[in-house]
Amino acid sequence: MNKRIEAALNDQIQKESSSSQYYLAMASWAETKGLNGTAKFMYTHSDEERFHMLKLIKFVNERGGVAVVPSIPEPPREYDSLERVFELLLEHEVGVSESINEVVDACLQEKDYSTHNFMQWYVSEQLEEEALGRSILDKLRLIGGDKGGLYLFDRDMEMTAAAAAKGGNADQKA
Ligand code: OFO
Repeated sequence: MNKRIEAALNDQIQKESSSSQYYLAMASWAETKGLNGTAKFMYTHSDEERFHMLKLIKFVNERGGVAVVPSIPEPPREYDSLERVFELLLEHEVGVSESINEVVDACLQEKDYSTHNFMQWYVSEQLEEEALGRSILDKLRLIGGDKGGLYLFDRDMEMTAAAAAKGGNADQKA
C-alpha cells in the first residue's frame, strides 16, 4: 500500500476511534442527567463510529498495509448544556469531514483509485451525520429552556437512536 495513503488512513482510524470515545462520554453524561433518549442516541452513535474505525482497519490490513490501533486522549466529562453537547458533536463532525476530504484528495494525488472508491462511503456518511447534527441543533434552539419541550426532545432522540440502530445494523452486514 502507498505509504502516504497508509498514513492518511491510519490518521483517519485515530479520528474515528476518538469520535467513538467522544460520543461514549456524551452518552454517559446524558445518562447521569436523566436524558435517557439522548444517552441511547449517543451510545448508538458511538457504536457506529467504532464500526467506521473497524472498517478502515480491515481495509488497510487487507490491502497490505499495517493498521495502527491508536491511543485516545480522555474526552471531556462535563458539558455545560445539552445544546452545547450537540454543538460540539457538529463541530467534531465538520472536522472529521475535512479530514476525510484530505484523504480523498491524497488518493487522487497518488492515483489510488480503489481507496478513493472505498472512501466515498465515508463522504456520504459524513453528509448524513452533519445534516442530522444540524437538524437536532435547530430543534434544541427552538425548544430553548422549555422543560416540556426538552422531555419530548429526549423521547424523540430515543426513536432516532432506534432508527439509526436499524440502519447501522444493515450497514454493518453490508
Ligand atoms: Fe465516522 O462519522 Fe462521524 O465522525
